[in-house]
Amino acid sequence: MKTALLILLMFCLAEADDIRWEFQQFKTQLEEQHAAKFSDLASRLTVSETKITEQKHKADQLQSSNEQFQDKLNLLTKQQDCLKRKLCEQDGFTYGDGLCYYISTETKTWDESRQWCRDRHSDLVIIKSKEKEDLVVSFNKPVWLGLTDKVTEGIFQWVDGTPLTTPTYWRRGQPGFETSEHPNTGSDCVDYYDGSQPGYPTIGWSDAPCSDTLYWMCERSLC
Ligand SMILES: [Ca+2]
Repeated sequence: MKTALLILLMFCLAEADDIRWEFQQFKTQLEEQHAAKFSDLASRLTVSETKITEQKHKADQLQSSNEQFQDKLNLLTKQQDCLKRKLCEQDGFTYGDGLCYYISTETKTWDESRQWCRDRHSDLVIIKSKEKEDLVVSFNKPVWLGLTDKVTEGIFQWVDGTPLTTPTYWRRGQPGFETSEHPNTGSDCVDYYDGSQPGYPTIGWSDAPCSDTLYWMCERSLC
């Protein structure tokens, strides 16, 4: 009986050793697998960090180049504006809104005014936008415009040969056309009126006899 128990005990101890050995093997295997995975992840992380650093460096270089380019562009724009102003101011014109302008200090008829402009490689001012109208208004001075219906009564044309289209900035009641009841009004040239005469405060365009003498405004393209 005792012998049988001893044999059974020895058998159990041997089984326990096997189980312990298998557990140890399993544990070692798991540790090796985890170590390999960790090493792989660490390696990939290092590669990613390197790429991020490289991209950040490139982004910094681009930012720096962009700032240098913007500085150069600003400098060139300033130089260009300066040259445009000097080019305009050579014969008393003023630079603004991409064009050279001149506002007279004396008065002439519409044709004389236009000739004065043309003698200086310019022409009477043309208004085809609210911005241009606002520019003319900003000088607060009545001036001849480059608009006339001398060729065909009632058909207004700009001095560049283009027809009058919208927007227009006529004063109320303007323009006045020749009719059978009111022939020969002779109002074929257009001026900007600044509302300076007592009793007539409304600013805007008026047609007037071309022989009237008014201030005038020339413009000249820089191109
Ligand atoms: Ca007319």
